[in-house]
Amino acid sequence: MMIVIMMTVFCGWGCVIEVVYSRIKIKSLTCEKSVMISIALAGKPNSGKSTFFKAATMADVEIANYPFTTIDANHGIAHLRVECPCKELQLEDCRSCRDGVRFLPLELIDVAGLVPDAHKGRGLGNAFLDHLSRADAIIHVIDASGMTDIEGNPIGRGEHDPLEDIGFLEREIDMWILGILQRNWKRISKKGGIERIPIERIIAEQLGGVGVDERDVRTALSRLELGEKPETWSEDELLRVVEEIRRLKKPIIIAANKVDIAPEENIKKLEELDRDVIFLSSAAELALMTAAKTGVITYLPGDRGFRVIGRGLSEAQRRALERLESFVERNNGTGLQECVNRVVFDLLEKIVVYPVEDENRCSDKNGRVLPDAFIVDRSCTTRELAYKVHTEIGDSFLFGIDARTRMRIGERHVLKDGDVIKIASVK
Ligand SMILES: Nc1nc2c(ncn2[C@@H]2O[C@H](COP(=O)(O)OP(=O)(O)OP(=O)(O)O)[C@@H](O)[C@H]2O)c(=O)[nH]1
Ligand SMILES: [Mg+2]
Repeated sequence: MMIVIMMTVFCGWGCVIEVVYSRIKIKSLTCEKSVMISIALAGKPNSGKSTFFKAATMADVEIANYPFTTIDANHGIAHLRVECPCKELQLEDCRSCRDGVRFLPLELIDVAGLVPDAHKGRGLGNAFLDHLSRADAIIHVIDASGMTDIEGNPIGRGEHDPLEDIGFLEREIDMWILGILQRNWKRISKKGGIERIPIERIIAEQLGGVGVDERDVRTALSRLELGEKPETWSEDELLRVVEEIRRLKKPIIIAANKVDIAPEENIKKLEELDRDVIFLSSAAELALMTAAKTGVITYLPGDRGFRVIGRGLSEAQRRALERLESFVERNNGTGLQECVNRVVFDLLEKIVVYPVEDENRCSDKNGRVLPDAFIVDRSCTTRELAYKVHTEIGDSFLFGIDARTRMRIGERHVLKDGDVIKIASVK
């Protein structure tokens, strides 16, 4: 991966950013009717979480080069970027996308910075981790430049090893979940034993607020060998239960931010990690989004380049745009949209499918081409899609039709990414 090492880049990009921000610019061009996926940004202070959030949502939030700028979590709408099937299917008049690119809404949460031992009350503590309860996945934003210490204090470039920032977040999340599980644990588990309540139910009830159900607990427990009597489980054993649940319910991707100023050796170290790491520059994405918003360039999130359309730019603005262009070219984009897409497709294993009422025109009954896009699990069947469209359609399901092949598909047929499906049901 090519990295540009330019200390001045960010200052330069600042010229492009001088505008007043307003809320959510990218209009949601399609509706996603199932429950919206929720993604949280977490990590140590000053790593660039709010910059990521601002670039992805264009919401007006505070960004500053010191720890704990964010105290109350920010909630906003980011988007998944997908290719609309209209181009491939040569459908004219698709109004659900922009030039074949479609953006589907996702919830994004920007959580306050976390430091090691937050569960013991360090930094802001970890009470605010409650904001992670509804998150389906976590983007762990780390500072690849090494210009902030473990607590987010500014230091010289490359003075901090970003690998040190990685492990602690998982531990803090585990300790947070463990704290919830342990509340009245002895009493509850003992009573459960006497009343013969399955342990899965007891744990799921304790952790209901974290979004855990009995099936999740069963899966987690099946991966462990624990004693028969839960009331005798040690803290260590409970922690192992929690770790499994966290892996299942709060999958984490690492976003190595600030690559625009990261030393090559940091990038190398992170590339060699046996983990999914996405390299990005939230500041570059924010600068591009801002320039696009003010009509200086044409750019959509996830584009690998941009076109300058603004007139009368100052010398400083032109230079800033040139530096951005060179960065985006070498880095193959800013990396931010790729990060969001990887969370949805790789971490959460989702696909996007397009239900239609008319399989010939790939439209609804009013002729609207590809009116809806649903983000569903990779295992989603035709019947399950029917239920997502409407309970009544699920109940009265007859068969599906794959609009590409015009073949009938049965209720148990597993859908694939990009499928355009008509559901036939009893009228
Ligand atoms: N060069 C560069 N600077 C960045 C990037 N992302 C963020 N920054 C800078 O890093 C500093 C911290 O950014 P914030 O977004 O406020 O960080 P945060 O993680 O939200 O911080 P807390 O709210 O304190 O936890 C600011 O000075 C940003 O301008 C990036 O990709 N590149
Ligand atoms: Mg912040």
